[in-house]
Amino acid sequence: MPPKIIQTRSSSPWKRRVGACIAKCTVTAGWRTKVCRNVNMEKLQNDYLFPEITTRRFEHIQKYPDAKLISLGIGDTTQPIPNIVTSAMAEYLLKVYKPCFSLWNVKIDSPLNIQKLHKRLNVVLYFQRLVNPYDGLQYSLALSTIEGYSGYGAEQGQQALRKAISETIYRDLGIKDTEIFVSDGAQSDIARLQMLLGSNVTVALQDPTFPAYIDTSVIMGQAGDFQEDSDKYGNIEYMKCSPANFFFPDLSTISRTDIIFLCSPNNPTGYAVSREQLKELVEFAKENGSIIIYDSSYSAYISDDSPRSIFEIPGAREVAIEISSFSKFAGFTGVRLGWTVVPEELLYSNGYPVVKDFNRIVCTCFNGASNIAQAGGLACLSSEGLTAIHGVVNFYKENAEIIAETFSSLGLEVYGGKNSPYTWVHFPGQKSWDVFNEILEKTHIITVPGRGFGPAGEGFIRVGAFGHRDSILEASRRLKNHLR
Ligand code: PGU
Repeated sequence: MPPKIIQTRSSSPWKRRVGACIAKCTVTAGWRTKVCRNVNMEKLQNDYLFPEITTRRFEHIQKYPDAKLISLGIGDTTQPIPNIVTSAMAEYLLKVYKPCFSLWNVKIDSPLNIQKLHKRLNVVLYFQRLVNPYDGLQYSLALSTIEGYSGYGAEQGQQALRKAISETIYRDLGIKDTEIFVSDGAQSDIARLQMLLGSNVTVALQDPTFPAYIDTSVIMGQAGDFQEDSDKYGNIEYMKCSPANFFFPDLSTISRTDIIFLCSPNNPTGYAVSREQLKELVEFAKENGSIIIYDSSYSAYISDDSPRSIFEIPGAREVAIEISSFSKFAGFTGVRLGWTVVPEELLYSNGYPVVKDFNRIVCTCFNGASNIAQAGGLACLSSEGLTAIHGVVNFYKENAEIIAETFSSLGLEVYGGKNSPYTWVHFPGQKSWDVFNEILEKTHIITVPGRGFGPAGEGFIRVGAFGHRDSILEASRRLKNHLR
């Protein structure tokens, strides 16, 4: 018999929704273990924002099965990955087949053809081994053959990819390949960094903020209890970012913390910090002996003079860690690849290098990114790859322009969207979940309510630009027709 779920009522409107899976107020009747629930998990107020949006999306589809839903919600890329990159990944897998394609005039367009190819190949390999047992080197990367199979790689990532990241993304910035840790994405690195920092650090973050920073802080035990009156967790410094301060915190009002999370171009406001602002932040961190965790996952969207990396700022090597991702830059949301830079000069108060501890965490808690994904990452950073990828990024930026123009034409104040795939739209005096619901009901378009990113997101919605062009144009038409 399925376990019986008992829902209890809660004061928050987000939690009150019937049918939503709210961990905190869900108790299941049945046999129980004697294990106590992690108190930090208990502190979390809501489900993670994005699955909550997905739940709403499914509910909407059930309610309006014939509606043509458009998603401008979660920042998930939709454009195909450029061929030069997918070929590199395919080549990694099929390196052994490649010479045979033309030789045998076989196309890999059906499982049957692949099977045929495999059989012929085994024959070739058999005879080749008879002739010269050591001449199989060219096939060494063939994962589908015993000869070519390879297992775990370096936990920190393939040397060639670390070198390519240091030479292309951090060209002239003096980042050594040994300071770069290739990962399965920025989100996992946020969690690994939190594990590195432990529960005793104090944390500051932007408000609004990408929710993974705050939720992982709560999960690690860095946050105090949730305060219903302020809508904030205790022990966390919320650095308000609004149009009034051009989305950069007023550092003169911010208390010292051990860690400062900063994301630029920002998710969700779409704002990229200026060089002056970033200099100010680095100085602030230096004065306070803090560590900045700088998320540059959207840096490829910068088209003005804003810094693409915190390491463009003198002195940042002593106070900053940078996390980044291939997700939004190369369409790798499903492939999974990212990296983190921990400079050698970054030291704990006892003089121990942070990079050594991060290496320890990576080796202990992660066994390296997929070698196929890394082959794709390497292709992204070739000159041909970079050209192709920038084409895709520019496509999303054109989408963002269409979205920004749409909301402006409705008389709304629009932010972001220039150096970012996200547009941050203000609906003064309204609750963002109400705006989210109204837009969904009237236009069948999914956005993200600003409140999900923190109290300062109230009254805003985030609109993503990762759709296909016809969806973006259709969304623009619907919004102009129904929100006037
Ligand atoms: N950092 C920032 C600032 C992000 O916005 C995202 C994804 C990530 C890291 C994660 O990057 P990966 O390399 O793909 O792990 N933001 C998306 C997806 C949200 C989510 O948490 O699922 C967004 O819509 O905000």
